[in-house]
Amino acid sequence: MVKLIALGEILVQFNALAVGPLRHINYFEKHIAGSEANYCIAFIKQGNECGIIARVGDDEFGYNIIEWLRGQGVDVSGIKVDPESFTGIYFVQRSHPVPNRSSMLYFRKGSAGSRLSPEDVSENYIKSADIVHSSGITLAISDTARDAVFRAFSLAKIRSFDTNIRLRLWSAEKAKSEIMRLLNEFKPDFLITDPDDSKIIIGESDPEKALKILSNYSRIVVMKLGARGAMVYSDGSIYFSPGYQVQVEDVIGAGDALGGTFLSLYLKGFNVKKALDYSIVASTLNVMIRGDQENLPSTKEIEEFLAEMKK
Ligand code: KDG
Repeated sequence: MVKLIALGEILVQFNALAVGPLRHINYFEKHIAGSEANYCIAFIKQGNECGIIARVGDDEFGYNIIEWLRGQGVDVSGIKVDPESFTGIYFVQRSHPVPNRSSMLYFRKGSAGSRLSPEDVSENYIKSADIVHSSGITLAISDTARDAVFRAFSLAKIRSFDTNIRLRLWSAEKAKSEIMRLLNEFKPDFLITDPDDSKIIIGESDPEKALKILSNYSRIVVMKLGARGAMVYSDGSIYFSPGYQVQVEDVIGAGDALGGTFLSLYLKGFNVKKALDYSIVASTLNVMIRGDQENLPSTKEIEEFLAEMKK
């Protein structure tokens, strides 16, 4: 088995039970989310191992996160309970004002998760991992969280990074300078991004052109294209895998489903094409429900889906 260690903020998500503006929503459903935690579960679902380095508050939501992730098979020994702050939360507004799109309303500034710092990154723990993963969200939430990612990456054997730019957390200029600093310093083995993010970091949103430019910074680059599917650059070639048309409930977390599944299957020995075809299925299933993690499929379930599509 391959072990991934992720660094990031784990959040409690309150997902609107109805579509429309949050001011008119009366009922919400609680889920555990946060990009790196989503990656972890997608990774585990393909038969590999994952641990997460994070902080949660000394509160009910913090304990909810630890218990849920432990139940999903995540190694939670790297999660610190921080008595000085609270667990971050966010609300999801769905299909308003754009149908089939979701937006997030965060309550996380100063949260325990954002107090992640280099001292939380144990050298021995990182060295126990085959691969270390983080995202632009973790670079954005605080300077100490960003420094924790740089420390972990400096100790890692293999690195994976998802640009995941959230403009509610930082400006495009800051995102560009911090992400490019990380790409220049580490040239991560895996880079996961999308056209909006590549426009910000390299000024190019055309997927093929962006992939070629980004291949100067990473060996394998995955370009998420939403409902259209995804592309992957590897060894000088680009492969495209189309998406499936399904009924969309909430698109948040679909990119993490794709990235986490791809990494796990590739590291298990799948070639990039097969890993991408399978990970599209994970993101497809992910958008059909509320919550980022509950519908993440195992390899066997992905194969059941693909077999049905071939009929
Ligand atoms: O990728 C999904 C994440 O955006 C969501 O779970 C919340 O981690 C989150 C964030 O910071 O936006």
